[in-house]
Amino acid sequence: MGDSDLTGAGSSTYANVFGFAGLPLGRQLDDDVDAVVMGVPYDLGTSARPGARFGPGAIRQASAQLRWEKRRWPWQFALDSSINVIDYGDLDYADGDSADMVETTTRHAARVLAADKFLLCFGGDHFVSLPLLRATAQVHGEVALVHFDAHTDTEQSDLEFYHGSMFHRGLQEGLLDPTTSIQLGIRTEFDTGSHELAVLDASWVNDHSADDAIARIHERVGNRPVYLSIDIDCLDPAYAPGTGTPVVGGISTDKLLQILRGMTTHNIVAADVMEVAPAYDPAEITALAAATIGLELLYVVAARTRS
Ligand SMILES: [Mn+2]
Repeated sequence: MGDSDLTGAGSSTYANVFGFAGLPLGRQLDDDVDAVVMGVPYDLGTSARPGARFGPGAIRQASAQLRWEKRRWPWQFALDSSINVIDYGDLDYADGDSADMVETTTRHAARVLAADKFLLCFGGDHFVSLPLLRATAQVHGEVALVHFDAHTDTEQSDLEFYHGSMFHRGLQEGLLDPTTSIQLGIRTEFDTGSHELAVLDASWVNDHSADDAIARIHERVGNRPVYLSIDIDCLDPAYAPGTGTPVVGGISTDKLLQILRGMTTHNIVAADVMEVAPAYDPAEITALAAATIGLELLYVVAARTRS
């Protein structure tokens, strides 16, 4: 590493400052940029344990563990040989001002998507998905939602900034196509009459193979543009204790990664990984899971670009 390089352009897992997985930091949406990673450090929509505002920072720190592998196992190509990715940094909003977060997130996400870049966002609590979906619908129209979570987040609530109702609101606002959307890993109560989204609950996902789940997603989504939303609490607390509303009986990190690796033929236009709350995360278990999921999502998008 050169004496003047402060971004740790080598593969150090601890020296200097660096973007997600060592990606360059910046907000220039040049033509050769294919994908953008962004953090939204917001947790005022949380119902239980707060702290997801520190998620993006913890995920970046944990992602240092993933820098040394030039070609992430089991992929057969190096990410940087296929796509160029930048880390946009975290969005900044006025303290305590949820409306400002919504406006800021919608504006920056729409800027990235309108420039025809894939957007990967790290939360923050799951409410942040609503402004992200608004931006996605502005650019791509109604999308299919593929959603991994312990909760459906379709509560019919009037709360304006709440992490348990944003997909209900997304349906109300016409951002999602319910007939092509699917939720996986669900293991809390929900009103089956409140929405038309398909649900594969956690027991189903645990009792079936990843290939079975992939087949169901293919059937449901078809060719529609996909918004992929991953609440880290889709994982069992054994794999992701550091989150606001953990629920036992979840899926494993391995199962989730296997399912995601089967999505290389889908037109995933944007994705998020939400609800990492580092204060409850011993040994960076959850942050490392989120970082790995995020990195593999970039491979999924790269694999589609290559084919
Ligand atoms: Mn959840």
